[in-house]
Amino acid sequence: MDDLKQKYLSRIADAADEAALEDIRLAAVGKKGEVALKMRELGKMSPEERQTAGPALNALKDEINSALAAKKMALADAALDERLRGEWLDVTLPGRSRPAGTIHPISQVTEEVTAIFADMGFSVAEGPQIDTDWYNFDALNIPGHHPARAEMDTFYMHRAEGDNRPPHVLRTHTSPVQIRHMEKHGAPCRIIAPGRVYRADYDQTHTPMFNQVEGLAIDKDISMANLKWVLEEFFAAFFEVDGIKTRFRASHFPFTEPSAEVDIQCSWEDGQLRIGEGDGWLEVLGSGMVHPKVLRAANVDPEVWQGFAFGMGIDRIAMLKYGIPDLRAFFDSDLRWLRHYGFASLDVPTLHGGLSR
Ligand code: 2NL
Repeated sequence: MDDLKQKYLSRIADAADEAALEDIRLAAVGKKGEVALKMRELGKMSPEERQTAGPALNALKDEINSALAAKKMALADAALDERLRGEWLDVTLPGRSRPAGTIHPISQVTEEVTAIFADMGFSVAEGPQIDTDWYNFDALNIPGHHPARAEMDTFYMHRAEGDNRPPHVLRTHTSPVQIRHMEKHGAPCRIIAPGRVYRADYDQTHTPMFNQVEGLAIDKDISMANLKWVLEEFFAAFFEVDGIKTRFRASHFPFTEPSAEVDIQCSWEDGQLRIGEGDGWLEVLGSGMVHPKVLRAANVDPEVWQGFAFGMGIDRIAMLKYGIPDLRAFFDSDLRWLRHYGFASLDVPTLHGGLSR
C-alpha cells in the first residue's frame, strides 16, 4: 500500500496539466481505479486484516484526493503567474505626448469683437462670400464706373459661354450681408457682420483675402453721437483701456453720408506703440450715416429710418492688440510665428504686459 501511495503521489507531483491530473485521479481513486480494486479485496480478508486494511485504504484515498486538489490549485496558480508575466505593463513609462492645437488670432479677435458688440445689443449676421454685383456694389450706391468695380480690384467669377448676366463677385466687404439682413428683417436692426472678404491686392500690407467686421444700427433716431459712443465703448473694451479717445475726420464713401474716418488715441515712444494714451492718432475704421439710397435699395424707408454703419479690418486690429508687426504671421503655415506672438493653445494674451496665464 505504501508503494501505491508513493506511485500516485509522485505521479501527481509530476503532472503537467489538469488533463494529466484527471487521468491520474481515474487510475487511482476512480470507480475502477486501483484503490477501488483494493477495496474489493477487503471481502476476502479475515476480520482482523480488514480492520487495519479498511481504514488504511480510506486514508490512502483521502490522501490522494487532497494531493490531487493541492496540485490542481498549484497548476492554476502557475497558469495565472504565467499570464501575468505575459501581460506585464510598465505604468512608469512617460505618456505619449500630442501636439496642442492653437486658436488662430483672427478667430480669437473675431470672438472678442463679437462678444463686445453683443454686450451692446448687436447680433451677428452672416451671408455668402460669393454674391451678385447688385448686393456687393449697386445696392451700396457704388456706381458701375467706380474704380472699386474694376477687374484690377475685384475678383469676378466666370460665366458659362453665352450667359450674359453680370458675373458674381467675391464679396469685397461684408456690406452685402447687411443689405440682405435689412431686406429680410427690415428695420430697426442692430447687427455686426464679421467675415472673409476679397480684393485683388497683394503686397507687404495687403492680402487677397482678409477679414472685416462691419456694423449697422438702424432705428428712428440713431445719430453719429450714438456711433461715437458705441465705437468708444468698443475700443475701450477691446484694447482694455478706459476712456480711450477717438477722432472723427470727414471722409467719403458712396454708401454713407456724412462719412468719417475714425482714429484712436495712441503714443509711439522708443519704438513702442501704446493704444489709448498720448496725443498721437491711429486710423482704424471708416464709418458714417447710411446713405438714403442704400436704405431704399434694401427696402427700408429712409423717410422713417436712419442709422450708422462702420467697417474695420480684423487683421489690422488683431495686429495692433497683439503687437504682430507682419501680416505673414496670419498666413504662414509656420506655427512658430503664432507661438512667438503668444498664441499658445488656450493661452489668452493681454495688452500691457504679456501673457495672462
Ligand atoms: C471702409 C470702412 C465702411 C460701411 C463700411 C456700410 C454698410 C451698409 C451701409 C452703409 Cl449696409 N455702410 N458699411 C460704412 C462706412 C465705412 O467701411 O474703410 N470702407 C472702405
